[in-house]
Amino acid sequence: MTAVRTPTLPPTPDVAPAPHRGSGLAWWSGIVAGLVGLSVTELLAWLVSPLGSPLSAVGELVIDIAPAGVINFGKEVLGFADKPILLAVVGVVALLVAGASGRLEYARRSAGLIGPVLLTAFSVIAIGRQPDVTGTAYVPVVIGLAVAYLVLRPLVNRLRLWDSPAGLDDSGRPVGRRGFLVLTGTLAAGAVVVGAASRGFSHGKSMALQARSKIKLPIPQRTAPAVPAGADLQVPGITPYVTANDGFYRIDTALQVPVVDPADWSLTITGMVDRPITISWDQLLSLPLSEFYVTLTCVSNEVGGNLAGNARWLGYPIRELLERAGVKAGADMVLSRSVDGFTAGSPLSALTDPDRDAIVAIGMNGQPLPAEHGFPARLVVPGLYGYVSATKWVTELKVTSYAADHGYWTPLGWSAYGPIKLASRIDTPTGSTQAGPVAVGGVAWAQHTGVERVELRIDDGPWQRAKLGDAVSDDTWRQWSYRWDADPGAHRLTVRATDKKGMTQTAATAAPAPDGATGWHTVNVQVH
Ligand SMILES: Nc1nc2c(c(=O)[nH]1)N[C@H]1C(S)=C(S)[C@@H](COP(=O)(O)O)O[C@H]1N2
Ligand SMILES: [Mo]
Repeated sequence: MTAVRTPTLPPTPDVAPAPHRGSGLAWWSGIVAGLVGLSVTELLAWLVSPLGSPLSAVGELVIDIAPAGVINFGKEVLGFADKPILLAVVGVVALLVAGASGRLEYARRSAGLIGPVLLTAFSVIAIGRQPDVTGTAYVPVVIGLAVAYLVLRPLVNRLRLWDSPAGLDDSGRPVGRRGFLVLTGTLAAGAVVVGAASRGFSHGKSMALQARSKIKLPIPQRTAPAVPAGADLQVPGITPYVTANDGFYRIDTALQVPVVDPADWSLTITGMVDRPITISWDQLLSLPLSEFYVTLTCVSNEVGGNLAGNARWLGYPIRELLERAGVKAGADMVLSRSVDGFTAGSPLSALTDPDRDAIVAIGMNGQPLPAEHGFPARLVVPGLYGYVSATKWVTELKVTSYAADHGYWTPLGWSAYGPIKLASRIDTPTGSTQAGPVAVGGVAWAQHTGVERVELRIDDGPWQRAKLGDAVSDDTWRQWSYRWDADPGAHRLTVRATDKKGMTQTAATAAPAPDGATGWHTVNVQVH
């Protein structure tokens, strides 16, 4: 198989011959290729990473480096239109660079690469300056600008043919101006539609994430107690007492993480109340906030599983909001609702209990909530599984009753009530280890009751008391450790905890559904 090339067709020259009839159209080709590249970039930014839009990132860069006078001019003279105008300017400059690349490519083959390369470099710098950026944020611009050049090159090749004496295309037909304009016009129009639609979808997200990165959390009126030094038992491989935000487990029913702009967010208390109230983001931030360490746990956690995490949450007590609204008699449940449609039904008594720090949280370990963990606001209720309490992206608290309402998971086979069950887990060792002294360790939790004791059993031996780490409060888990003198051979380690009410974990195994797993966590260890 050989490519059909008519003998009359001269090879396309590297340098465009006089009379450069195509030079104006070379600019146009560059702009068309630029539009296609931009639209691919915006499409990928929408699909892959909202921080990956170079338009937004470069816009932010310009705002950051422009002199204050220019910024104020933008704000005062252009008013609310300053952002769109700024983005339009960035877009026009990018298209001018793209057009110039077309002209360069026409003058000398491959010279048009300079534009995409420059734009990519500049975009990568701008994208990289954004807080919380990850590697995927660079993917859209790199692919988009590669596509731009892949479109530019054949377009300009066509123009060259046109300038050549024969003026024929690959199939031997005359290269027509009309055909070229129809092709490029269609490409440009398609790119504008795809780009604008993608931007429409992703714009809100990138704005919200940028708003998040600018938030300065208020200083808590009441800070959480310092983590005692004894909370960390210094066992290699043990779960840290505080879970980092990016290592925190995640449970979402939504396919895409909702990204909510705090400017568009509010929380409404409605239902069986005397006075429905709505509070805005700014109002919430102006309230006296407090910080609490609370260990969240998912009802789906299997025995020994890791669907639990401990963080320092900054927020405002739900009971204060309920008090302001005035709860009517007969209510026994609060149905919290998220922007994504998820709902959780929590016992009213748990939310109004003055001794339980049930909060509307806006901060997680000193940062605004990550988008994945409910930005801008979520609920945190000590002692209840997440599915009946920890609503992320929360916008409504409906005071109601268990008789009248139910949360998202209840009709799907999960209990209407979800107090967290006492649990303990062996983190280390796993698999195999050396004979001699071995540091065994893990965590145990009994949120809102507190862990009193953890015991470890080697094979079928007696229960041995483990050392317990300190905790900030009974609302968090505790580390435990045990020094085991391990003999060579196969061994089985089993752990169990007892809570501060004197209840010991049952050996009876239960699956997570409908209201949480039970049973003792066991690991098999090979000692050499
Ligand atoms: N909007 C919304 N909130 C939600 C969920 C959800 O799917 N959607 N999952 C819940 C469940 S089942 C748990 S265990 C916790 C998990 O919180 P995390 O993802 O921050 O760890 O959030 C709860 N809040
Ligand atoms: Mo969960």
